[in-house]
Amino acid sequence: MTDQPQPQALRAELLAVALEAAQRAGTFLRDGRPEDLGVAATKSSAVDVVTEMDIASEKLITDFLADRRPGDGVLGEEGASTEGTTGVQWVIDPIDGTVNYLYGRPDWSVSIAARKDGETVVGVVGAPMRGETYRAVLGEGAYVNDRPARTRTAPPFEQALVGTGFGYIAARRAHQAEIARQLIPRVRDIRRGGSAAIDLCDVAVGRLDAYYERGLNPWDFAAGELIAREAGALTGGRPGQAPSGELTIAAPPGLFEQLQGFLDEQGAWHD
Ligand code: LIP
Repeated sequence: MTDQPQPQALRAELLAVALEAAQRAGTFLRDGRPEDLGVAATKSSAVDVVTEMDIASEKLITDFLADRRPGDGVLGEEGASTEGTTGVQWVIDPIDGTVNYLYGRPDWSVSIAARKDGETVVGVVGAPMRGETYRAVLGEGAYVNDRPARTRTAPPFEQALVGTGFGYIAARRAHQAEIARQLIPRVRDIRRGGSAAIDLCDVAVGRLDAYYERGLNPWDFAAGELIAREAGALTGGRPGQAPSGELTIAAPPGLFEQLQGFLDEQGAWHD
């Protein structure tokens, strides 16, 4: 008789924990943002910033997880990194869209994913300024608050509204801008929201037809990619590749293949 919880029971527990953690962090970030919020540190460049709230949010989340799920591993954007012993790893972006949060712009999120034996099984993205929480359990669909989330039906390529983002290193941004320059006249328009997690959830709920970006970290896309996939999107990178820092793409079938082919041809997967 195994004392291991059945997969469905475990996933339900992981979802409940992720929802509570995201809700607590989101409320803290929304209600506790200092008027004089500044930059506490920088990372890959002078514009790759960390605020005191990024650090505090990650601590709030990791303390909560340690209490509710002792023994799980954790990987967080601001340095949390523990192996764990349960086969469950939490992948956390305590503020996705940090620059938006720093500037008091609304599109930032708390992104929390749970991986079991390396596979993402639960994803939660909290967007407090939108009053929305996006969630998915592997194989059980995606939701925004309590409503099912579904992608838009794929439009013709030239009518697609495509989200993307740009990195923090100037040379990479220059190449990314060139890819965008080639794309813009071929589609309806592009949008640059500033939070990959929200962009992926916007694909899931039909507020974007597609999204792509090069240079994401695992915590940027782990939860949002599952939510988009469970809402009916295809996700990937270069042809035959999974989403990764090399390239992450999400779009409904029909549009996904066209966008993937365009991006591969244009070299969107390299600097
Ligand atoms: C951000 C991503 C966004 C990307 C930004 C940045 P952060 O994550 O969500 O899509 O374009 O450059 O990487 O740094 O706010 O957690």
